[in-house]
Amino acid sequence: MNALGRHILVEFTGCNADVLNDVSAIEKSMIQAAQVAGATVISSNFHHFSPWGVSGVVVIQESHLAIHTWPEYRYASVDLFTCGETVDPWVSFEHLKQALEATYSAIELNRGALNIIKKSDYKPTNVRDSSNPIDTKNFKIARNVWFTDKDDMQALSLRYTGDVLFDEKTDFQQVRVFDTLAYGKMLAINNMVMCTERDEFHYHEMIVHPVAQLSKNLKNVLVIGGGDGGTIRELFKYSSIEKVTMVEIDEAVVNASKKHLPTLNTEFSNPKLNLIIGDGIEHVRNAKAGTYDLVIVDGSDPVGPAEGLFTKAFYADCARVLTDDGMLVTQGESPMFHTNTFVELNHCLKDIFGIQKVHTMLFHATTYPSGMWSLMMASKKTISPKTDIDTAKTASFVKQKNLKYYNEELHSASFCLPNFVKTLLEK
Ligand code: SPD
Repeated sequence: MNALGRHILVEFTGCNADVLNDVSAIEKSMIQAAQVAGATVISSNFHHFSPWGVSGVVVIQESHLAIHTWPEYRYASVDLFTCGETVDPWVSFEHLKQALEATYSAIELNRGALNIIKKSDYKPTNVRDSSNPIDTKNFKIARNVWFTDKDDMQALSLRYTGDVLFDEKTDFQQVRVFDTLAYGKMLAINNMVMCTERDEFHYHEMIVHPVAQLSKNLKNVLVIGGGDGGTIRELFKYSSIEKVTMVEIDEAVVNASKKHLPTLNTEFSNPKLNLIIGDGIEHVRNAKAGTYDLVIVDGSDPVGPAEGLFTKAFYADCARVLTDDGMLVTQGESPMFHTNTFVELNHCLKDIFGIQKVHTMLFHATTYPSGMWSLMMASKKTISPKTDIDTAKTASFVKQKNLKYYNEELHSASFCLPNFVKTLLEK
């Protein structure tokens, strides 16, 4: 070869779109493509951009392989650059063509043509020699793979190992569990973070305890969604509860938790739990009036099967199935990230329960986009949520149950809203 390197530029078209949108599959194929060609892989760095697309590079001792994917066009742009004679980039090309199930067009360029560049007498000072060899036996590839939860304008990214522990595409959604580096295992639905082992207690304590501490008669509870088990774990801390009916639409969420989320899945065999795999919207539509003391809507974001959990018809049914002093709490999205949904849901609840009977809470959700999340509480009777608790009793409950987020001070504070949020919610 009369050049320093060979550079193949490839247009992969007609690819398998699912593969193009799967960051760990792409990373794996790119690493394998390097290895089958005889390259020594040094590191990989891959990002997924929700909802679509992956970008990444595999750095090899002989240069690099890079990819950018557009699943919506079934297209990937790839460049394979190798230096020296030992690695044949066309072997990598062949591997990727099969992995992406692609047709292609490609050109090869010689880089650093030796008839136009000349070697200088530059001598590096830190050359490895036989007294300081590379430890190829214990060599580990440094992987840098990121999961991103985003809309068109904002994002939250978490780094994970690159391996997906659970991955099921169900009739409803894609359910996955990732092993993140900073937050433990993470459950994601359709590329949106549902919970992580490290910070799920913020959400699960706040969706249960403020409303439970305000409830006068907590016996019969309905949970819509909640398949990861975090909400029922908190609910069963109340000995007054006689029955919890949980209606989760997607069994895969329960299975993912049972397999991979040991700190969340603790109550699935509680005899007071009636777990129904089915449609929560239909369940409340068919339930008898005045059945439940508390309804908790622990759903996903309003895309896919959770969309119906953000409608007037659904909340009107929820109000109907509550007892006379019953209460409801629902996850209300983020005032910063999903402003419209946040406001619309609040106004919808006010239309059904009455303006004075809907109370908004904010809390820190460190792994949800924007980090600021809301819960909306509605009651059949008029209440003063900041003060209607027995502070000493709440404090003792918090201590006894060793809660990590909620406490008697935070109870009142979580109903205090920033001015911009008050303005958003004015009706
Ligand atoms: N963007 C995330 C909103 C998810 C709310 N539900 C989470 C389920 C945890 N049980």
